[in-house]
Order: sequence, then C-alpha cells, then structure tokens
Amino acid sequence: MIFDENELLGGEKLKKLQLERLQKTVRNVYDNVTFYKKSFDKKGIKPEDIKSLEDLAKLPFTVKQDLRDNYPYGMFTVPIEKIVRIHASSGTTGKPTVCGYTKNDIKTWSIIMARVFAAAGVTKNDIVQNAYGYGLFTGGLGAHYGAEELGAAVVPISGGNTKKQIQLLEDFGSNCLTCTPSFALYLYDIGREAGVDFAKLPLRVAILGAEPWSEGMRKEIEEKLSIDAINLYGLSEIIGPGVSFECIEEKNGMHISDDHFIAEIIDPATGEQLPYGSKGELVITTITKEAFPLIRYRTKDITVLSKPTKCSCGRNFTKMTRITGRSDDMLIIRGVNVFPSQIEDVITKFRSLAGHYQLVIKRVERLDTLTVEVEVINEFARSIGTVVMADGTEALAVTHEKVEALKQNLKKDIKDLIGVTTDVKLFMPKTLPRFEGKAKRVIDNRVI
Ligand code: DLL
Repeated sequence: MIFDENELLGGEKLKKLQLERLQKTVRNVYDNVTFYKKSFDKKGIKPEDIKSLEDLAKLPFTVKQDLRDNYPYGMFTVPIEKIVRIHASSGTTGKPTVCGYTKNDIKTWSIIMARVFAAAGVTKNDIVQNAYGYGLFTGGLGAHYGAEELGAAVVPISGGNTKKQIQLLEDFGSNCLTCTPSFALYLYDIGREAGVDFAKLPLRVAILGAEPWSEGMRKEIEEKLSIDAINLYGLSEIIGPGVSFECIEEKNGMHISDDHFIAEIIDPATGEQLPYGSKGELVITTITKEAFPLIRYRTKDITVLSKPTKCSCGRNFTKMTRITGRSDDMLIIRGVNVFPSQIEDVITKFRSLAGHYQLVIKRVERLDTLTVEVEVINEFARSIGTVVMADGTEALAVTHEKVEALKQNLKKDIKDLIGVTTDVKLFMPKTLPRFEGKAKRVIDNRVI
C-alpha cells in the first residue's frame, strides 16, 4: 500500500523535485555549516553551480570522520533552540556521531517510516509490537513515530525482554513485529520452548533491519513464524530507519524514498560514480532534512542500485539490493555497531594488557557473541605466575584473582563505552598471531 502521493512520483516530475530540493539543501549547508563552506570552496564550487542532478557529482563526499571532527553540533545548520531530538550512533573511537532533528525533520521521518509500514501492508487497524531499542539508537523511536503517523497502535516494548515479548504477542495480538532479524529468530526459539504455536498467533508481518541478513534467513523466519518478513534499511546519520524498504507485493529489493534522498553508487577505492546495476558503496544526499543535512555521505554499505521502473506496488522509486557487506571494518553485534578501533582504544588504557588482540564473533543460539582475546604483558604474567600445560606451553594462572579482576574491568569498560557485553580471554605474551601486513583483528564465524 501507498502512504502518500509523493510515493507515486517518477520520471521528470521526480527529477525536478529532487533538483529543487537539492539546490535548497546545498544552499543551506553552504550558508550555515563552516565545514561545507570550506570543503566546497576548496573545490571551487558555489551553490549556484548545481544546475542539474548530474552536478551533484561535482560536490565533495562527506565521511564519518568529518562528523567526528565537528563533534558534537558542528554539522547542524540550525541553532540548538530549533533542535527537538538528538540521536547518536557509534563512531570509530570513543565519541559517537551526533544526529539532530528539528520539528519538521521528525515529521518528515515519521512520514518516511509510515511509508515503510504501509508498504508492508500494515494499516491503522493493526497493532505494532516495536522491539527495536528505544534510546540513542534510531530504531525504536523511528519505528514508533512511523507507526503512529500511520495510525496503528504501537506497543513500545523496546528490545530484549524476550518472555514479555512472547506474552504480549499472544495477549495483545500484535499483527506486526519490528526488530532485528536475529531477534525475530531468537523470539521464535524462546516462544517454542514455552509451547507457543506461532501459526496460530495474529502476527502477520515483521519489518526487520539494522543488521545484515540473507534470503536464507528470510525463508527461515517466514516459515517458522508463519509471517512475511520485510527488509528495512537505514542509518542514523541519514535519518535512521526508512532510507529504503521492501514492499510486500514483491519483497525483492528496497525502495529508496527518492523524494527525500538521492542515492549514488561509487567504487569505494576510487570514489568514481558507477552506473545502475554495478555493485559498490552507497552514497546518499539528504534533500529534505533541515537540522543535519548530509551531502554525498559515504555509507560504507555495499549494494547495487537498479534503474527506477514501475513496481507492482505502484512506486517508481530506485531500488537497492540487500546490503552485501561494508567497505570498512564496522561490525554489527546484536544490532549494535562496533568498530574494532573502539575496543582497541579501551584495551590500550590497561597497563597490564599488550596491544595484541583479536575479536572472535560467533552466533550461538541465534545471538551474536563477541570474545575479546588479548595478551597480557610479561610483567603481569610473571607477577601472578604461570602454569605449564600438558603440551609444554606456559599459560596464565587463570584462577588468580588479579586475572579475574582484569577480565571484569576490561569487560565493564567495553560495555560502558559501546554497550556490548563481551567475553574476555587473556593470553600469555606472544601467543596470539602476528601479522606482517595489515593485522587481521576480526574472526567472524557467524553464518548468516
Ligand atoms: O541501524 C537504523 C535502522 C534501525 C535500520 C532499524 C533499520 C531498522 P545505525 O545504528 O546507524 O542505524 O546502523 C546503520 O546498519 O550502515 C548498515 O551497515 C546496517 N544496516 C541497517 N539496516 C540494514 C539492513 C540503524 N536492512 C548500519 N540490512 C548501516 C543490512 C543494515 N544492514
């Protein structure tokens, strides 16, 4: 289903609207954000040089580091009195990326998210159980406002709390579930254990995103929960969830709200724009945001764009395929974005730890587990003593209280900084692999 008329726009009409909105956005950032003024001036570009959509390619890219350099509010075009909401997502080190919204931005986002629900066949008669996390993360409030905009009844349960989720699915008769795909499967497992027959629940559709998943996972979720599983994509910097979404008619590629975002695909190595059908990094320019517009933002997500054609749902918007990877090293662990450099930062603050570490990720019973394996320094190992193993190698006396304390402290600091619970394994000096070239810090054993 369609939520608003603009969703039916296409062809020259859409292009005209995009150009008008692009020109206005470029003028806004040039006049109000020092970073953009400087970067445009450096390239010798003025807002009035943007005469066609093709001229977009003349503008410089914006990257996450730029947002970090202007932390916290330097990228906002409006003073704080115009801001009504602030969200944030992980940066590559301690400081998060800050995203501000004006009242109009919240309205725009609500409409964009209402489209997502409508495209999934949700109506105002439905009950939406929103199991995306509420808080700095955009998932919870983004889905919440969208469902309300549509007129559906939202159950704002937020993430986790699995047993309660199951109870509400049964008692409240939720028709639509919004959460990460791995959480949907986890809910199923816990529900089954408790004897729930999912085929008998009123649940009809799940709108899933915030982490990579596969067609295999879709099939599994649809069969097990007896529902349709819809893919939803977005990122905090651009607006949050809602940048693109599947329609229930086709479930084949995600429609980008072209009237709010201009999408490009580039070669991540050269930055060169690639034609429709090519696999590359998604770059997005926001054309309706007020407080925090972004020009040619490099998402680092790898996908393919297809030429806009009429879809059976009625939309003419550009479609993008599932995200197949990233061009940086960002990991998504239980829906939380994690950069290895953030963990490295924490490790280096401990004097008893050496800088040699690796991150091992597994999916155990549907949930991601992250183990931080790190070497201690020689002095620490000697101070607590070591034991000789059967194969003659020396190992840390792991039962020593200092070992336990070090593990707990590291675990706590990582949890405090990035919000992910980890396992910590301490190793003797010089026992983790060494690398001649680029260190391979991440061992991702998840099968998605
Ligand atoms: O994950 C926003 C969101 C919330 C999207 C709820 C969908 C549903 P961030 O925390 O900033 O924002 O993380 C953004 O997550 O760059 C992708 O790498 C990844 N991601 C988001 N949706 C998908 C998806 C939210 N459907 C980062 N498939 C993005 C694969 C996804 N990856």
